[in-house]
Amino acid sequence: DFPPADAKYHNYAEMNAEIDKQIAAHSDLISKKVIGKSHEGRDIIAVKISDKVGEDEAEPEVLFTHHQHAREHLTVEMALYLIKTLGGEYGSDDRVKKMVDEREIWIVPDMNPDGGEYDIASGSYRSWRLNRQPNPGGDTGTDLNRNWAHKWGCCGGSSDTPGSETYRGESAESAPETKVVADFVRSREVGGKQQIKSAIDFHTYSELVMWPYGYTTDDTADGLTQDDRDAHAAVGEKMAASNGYTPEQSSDLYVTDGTIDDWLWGNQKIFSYTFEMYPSSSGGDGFYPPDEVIDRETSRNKDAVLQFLENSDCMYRSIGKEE
Ligand code: 0X9
Ligand code: CA
Ligand code: CA
Ligand code: CA
Ligand code: ZN
Repeated sequence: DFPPADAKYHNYAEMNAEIDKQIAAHSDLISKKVIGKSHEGRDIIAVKISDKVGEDEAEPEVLFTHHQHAREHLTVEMALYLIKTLGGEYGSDDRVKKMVDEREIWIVPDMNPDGGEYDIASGSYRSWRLNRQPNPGGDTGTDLNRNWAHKWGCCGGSSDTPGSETYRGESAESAPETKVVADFVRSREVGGKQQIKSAIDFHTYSELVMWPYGYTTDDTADGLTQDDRDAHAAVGEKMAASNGYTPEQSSDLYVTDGTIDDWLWGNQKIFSYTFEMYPSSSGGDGFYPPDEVIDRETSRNKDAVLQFLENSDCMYRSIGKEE
C-alpha cells in the first residue's frame, strides 16, 4: 500500500470504494461501467457524469483519462476530485450545473491499475511507469502512452526494446489497457459520428498543458490544419493562464510517438490535451508529492476543466470561427 505518510492517496480498492460512494450519493448524475480488463484482470472502468445519466442524450461528450503511467498517482486523485466536484457541486455551482446538464462527461480514472498497485505493493515506491504485461526476453511492461495506433513507432519518440521506460509494445494496441480505452472511444461513434468532442489525459509532472502533435515538431501536419492547431492552442493557453501551467505543443517537451493525444486527434478528430500536473520540477518529490498537496493541486484545475467543458461544444469558437 501507500506509505503511511501518504495514506490519503487512494489505492485501487480505495478508488473504487470512493467512486461507489459518489455514485450512491448522486445516482441521478453519476454511473459507471466496466469497459474491459487490465493484463492482470482488474476492471478498467468509465464513470459517466451527466443529468439523465441513464440516457444517451444528444450532448457533446468529453473524455478524461488518468494514470497511464503507474507512478503518477496524483492523476487518480484528479479523477476523484472531478467526480466529487461535478456530482457534489451540481446543486451549488451554476457553472458545474450547466456543464453536467449540457455535456456527457466520461472519466476513466485508472488506465493502469496493475502498474499502480505494483508501484506501491512493497510499501515503498518503486518508480514504476509501465503496465505489467510480460515481454519476450523476460522484461515486464509496455509504456501505454507509446502504444496508441496513430504513427505508432514512427519517429524516434519511443523504444522498440523491452525493458526501456518508453517501450512501445509489440504492435499498436498490444497492451490490453490501451486497447480497452481505444475500443471504448471507438464505441462512442454513433451513426458514423464520434460523440466525444474533446479530451484531457492527466499525467505528472512538470505543470504543462500540451496539445498535438507529439510525433513531429511541425506546428501543423497530416490532419492538423492551422485552424485545428490554433483552436487547440487558444483553449490550451487560456486553461494554462488559469492553472498556472505552461502551454505548449507536446513535441516542444520532446518528440513522442504512439501517445493517446496524437491518436485522439489524428485518428478520431477529438481535440486532445495532455496535462502534466504538480510539481513543476522535481525538487525532491517529483512523482511522489506528499498527500498534503492533493486538495490544492487537484482543485487548482477546477476552472481550467470548466473552461475546457464550456469550449467542448465548438472548440473553433475560441478562434472566432464556428464549425
Ligand atoms: O512521456 C510522456 O508520456 C509524458 N510525460 S511523463 O513524464 N508523464 O511520462 C509526456 C507526453 C508528452 N507528449 C504528448 N503528450 N504527446
Ligand atoms: Ca502526509
Ligand atoms: Ca445529459
Ligand atoms: Ca450522447
Ligand atoms: Zn505520464
